[in-house]
Formats: sequence, structure tokens, C-alpha cells
Amino acid sequence: MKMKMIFVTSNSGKVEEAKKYFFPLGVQVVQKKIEYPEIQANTLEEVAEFGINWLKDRIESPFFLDDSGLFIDALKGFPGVYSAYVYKTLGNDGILKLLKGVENRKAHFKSVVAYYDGELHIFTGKTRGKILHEKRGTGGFGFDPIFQPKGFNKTFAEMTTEEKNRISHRGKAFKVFSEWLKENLI
Ligand code: ITT
Repeated sequence: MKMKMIFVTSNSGKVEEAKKYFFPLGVQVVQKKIEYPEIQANTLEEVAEFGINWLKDRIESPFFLDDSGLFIDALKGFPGVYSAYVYKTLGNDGILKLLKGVENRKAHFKSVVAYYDGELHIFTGKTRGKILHEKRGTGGFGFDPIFQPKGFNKTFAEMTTEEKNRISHRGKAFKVFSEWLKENLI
């Protein structure tokens, strides 16, 4: 398969993951940085769908975007849909502070990848794990240094992009996405 897909995102960490994932499948991923409105909504799916509808008349298809978030059990799912804002304001240190003395460290990441080719297609992935008591590792981006996926002794920030892609929320969403692409397009 030989095709090109536009990934609308300002986050170069996401692009790195997508390139590493799709390149071996013969799909070229090209980043396009266009700020699109991220509405306040209850689910990542709604945020992603609004973004697609806003972008579809402004850029050429096919393109995709990713809306993701970190959901912490002890904080009733916070920061969830507010993850980007919370990362910018509180950061990893702020999250660690919020969880000081909190025993239940369970959390999960969720990723919603929305693809538009004249129609909207949504692919999701989820990875469970826990929030550590301190930051570890320098790879990845965002909340990676404080998140340790279940069954591993390393944080996402201590993994290579390939390792993270194999088990991450976004890697899982990309997998479903690529299987769909294989069946439907290429
Ligand atoms: P976009 O331009 O693609 O929207 P963004 O970084 O603002 O880039 P989101 O709106 O999806 O991304 O916000 C998700 C937030 O959660 C953001 O702060 C990310 O850093 C963080 N996040 C998402 N996926 C992550 C991952 O795999 N590892 C660590 N943090 C992640």
C-alpha cells in the first residue's frame, strides 16, 4: 500500500508515534499544524468529531486527528477531556501534588483517532496503568514520565517509541485504524 495521510496536530510527539507506526505499512504521515477548536464536552469522541467537522471544509481529505486524555481513578477521571489544559497549567508536578498521600494510583490513557475521507471514522484505544510517585524517563511527551502501564516496570517515557506504540492507547487505536485501512482502501 502506498498512500499519504495528513495528521492534524500541534503535538510532534504524536506525529513521531504515527510515523513510526505507519511507515512500515507503507503509509506516509504528514503533519499539518492547524489550530482547530477543542470544545468543552464530556467525551473525547465529541471533541474529535467537532474538530473533524470544523476542519473538513478547510483542508483536503483524507486527514485524521487524535484527541486523547489521561483519566485518574482517584480524581474521578480528571483530567480526562481537560488533559491538554491541565498539562499546560499544572504539568506532571501538579498531578503528582494532587495525588500526594493518595493510595489508589490507578489511571488509564484513552485515545480517539478520527479519520475523515468524506465520512467520519472513529478508532479508539485504551491503556491501563498507574501514576508513579515521581517522574521517570525522558522519552515521549506529556504525562509519559509519570505513567507506568500495567505489567511493565518502565514508564512510557522510559520506552522507545516502538515499545510505547505496541502497548499504548494511541498505538492500539492506530492498529484498529490500519486494519480498517487495509480492508477498505489499500
Ligand atoms: P493536538 O494538537 O493533537 O490536540 P495536544 O497535545 O493538545 O495536541 P490533546 O488535545 O489530545 O493533545 O491533549 C491531550 C493531552 O494529554 C496533552 O497534554 C498530551 O500531552 C497528553 N497526552 C496525550 N497522549 C499522551 C501520551 O501518549 N503520553 C503522555 N501524555 C499524553
